[in-house]
Amino acid sequence: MGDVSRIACAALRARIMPADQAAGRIADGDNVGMSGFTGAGYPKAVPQALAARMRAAASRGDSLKIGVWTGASTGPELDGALAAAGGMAMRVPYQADPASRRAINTGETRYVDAHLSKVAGLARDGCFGHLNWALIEVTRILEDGRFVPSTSVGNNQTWFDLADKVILEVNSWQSDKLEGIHDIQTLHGFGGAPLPLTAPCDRFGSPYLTCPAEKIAAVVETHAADRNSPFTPPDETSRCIAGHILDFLEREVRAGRMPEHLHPLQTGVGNVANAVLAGFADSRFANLTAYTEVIQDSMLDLLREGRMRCASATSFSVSPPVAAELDSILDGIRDRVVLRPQEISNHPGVIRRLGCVAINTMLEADIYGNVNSTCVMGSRMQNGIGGSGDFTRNAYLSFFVSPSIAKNGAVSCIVPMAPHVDHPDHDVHVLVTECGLADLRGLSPAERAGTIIENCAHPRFRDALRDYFKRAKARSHARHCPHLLAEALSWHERYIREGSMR
Ligand code: 0RQ
Repeated sequence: MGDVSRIACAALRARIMPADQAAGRIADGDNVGMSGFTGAGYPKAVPQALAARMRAAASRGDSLKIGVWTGASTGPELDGALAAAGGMAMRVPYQADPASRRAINTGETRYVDAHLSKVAGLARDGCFGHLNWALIEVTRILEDGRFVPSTSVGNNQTWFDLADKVILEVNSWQSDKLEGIHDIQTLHGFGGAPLPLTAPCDRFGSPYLTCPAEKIAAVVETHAADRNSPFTPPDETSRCIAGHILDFLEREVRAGRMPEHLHPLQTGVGNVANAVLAGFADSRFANLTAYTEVIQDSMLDLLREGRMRCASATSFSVSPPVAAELDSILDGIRDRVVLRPQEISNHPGVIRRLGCVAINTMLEADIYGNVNSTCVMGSRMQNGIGGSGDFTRNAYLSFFVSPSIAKNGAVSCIVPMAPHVDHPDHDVHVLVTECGLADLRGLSPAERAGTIIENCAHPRFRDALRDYFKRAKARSHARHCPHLLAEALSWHERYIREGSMR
């Protein structure tokens, strides 16, 4: 059980209770705003206790289903447990768990996929309904009742502000050295002065979260690790992708379009994004900065080595071994890292002002550069758009990266027509696969198709794509962005016929 000294406020110490008792307060139909952003800082005990209640209710033929609002994805104890118990009626704004993905794709869970920078504002406007509960993990409660946030900030302050009642999980597993690295400030409406953020690690808020004591219904002590998925070590494919990006950035510096230390970097989630950043460790680039949403393992390495000067994000999305070492890692970097609410870490105006370089991962791109990040075969939700749209649309330079093939080579990640578009061609500057890089800036659609097919498509699929483009140009009545609609759509249906996708 947790270390009682982590709860210094006497009034809140009196509200300590076991997780199942706290979970018992949540009713069928409630909306619960939870902490958590990419497997970091999510509540771990109450969701599991709630899942047990959901299973018991179902076995009695009763309903206990809730709406789950978070920062982004969480861990198996939250998304996994609630989805497996059949208790997630609604989910917003991002998930990456196999059980919740299944519930979304079977139609059991209503999923509202949203740009992460916009979630707090949409919630304040009541677009997701009424928020009954906030369920938030914190690291410590101070004597005056303020909270030291955990390994992610996400929408936590907004959930505190909007919810009728609050359950806190105080997790003594989280490093005490997190105190001081957060910068909490919420936005309200439009107008007013610009955000006072002209460099990635500028601060203008408070290190603490706050909530009126009378809202706090329960305090639950935990001692449990964040459980992000471990990263796979960079393989040949991701090393090639990183190499293409680094060569390109060197050329941009030589052309005078970027300073030696580059503009602030943003990188997406997952193994490829982690591997791309790892590539910077062996590059000539130094004095780097990041204005991003997740600090993954390889970004921590860059910070520790001093190759990265500072990083702003909303979460530490690190693998379990690195999470276990975070306490000692923080010693060397804590004054060079800021964790902010996601409406600020992903703020379009700041991203544009800082001129970020955004590097995100895609499922597929079409020959004109439209990118699908979310819906396999145009309809099956993988994770969600996350923050990729916030950064891509507003970045100075936006990359999309992916291996050229998926599903053991049965599927091409370059296709004639994307069956779902998260990032239109206008927002996609550079496409990269292990085969090569296509710089799409300043090109017409027909020029883009040529460079994408020749540089990014896997050789096995290149002829088929060339043939499609050639016939589309010849037969289409519109030469601007030529397509053969029926044939473009049957490209994906072929995967179903061949059994590489169900
Ligand atoms: O399927 O899980 O069944 O094996 O998609 O693919 O290669 O493991 O890639 O983990 O880097 O995720 C776009 C999903 C890539 C992620 C996406 C299948 C593949 C595998 C995963 P399996 P990989 P990654 C900041 C930015 C949107 C949010 C975002 C994502 C699975 O990066 O969610 O960018 N992005 N946020 O087999 C069919 C294809 C496929 C395919 C891959 N063309 N067709 N299936 N797969 N390509 C962070 C946040 O916002 C929080």
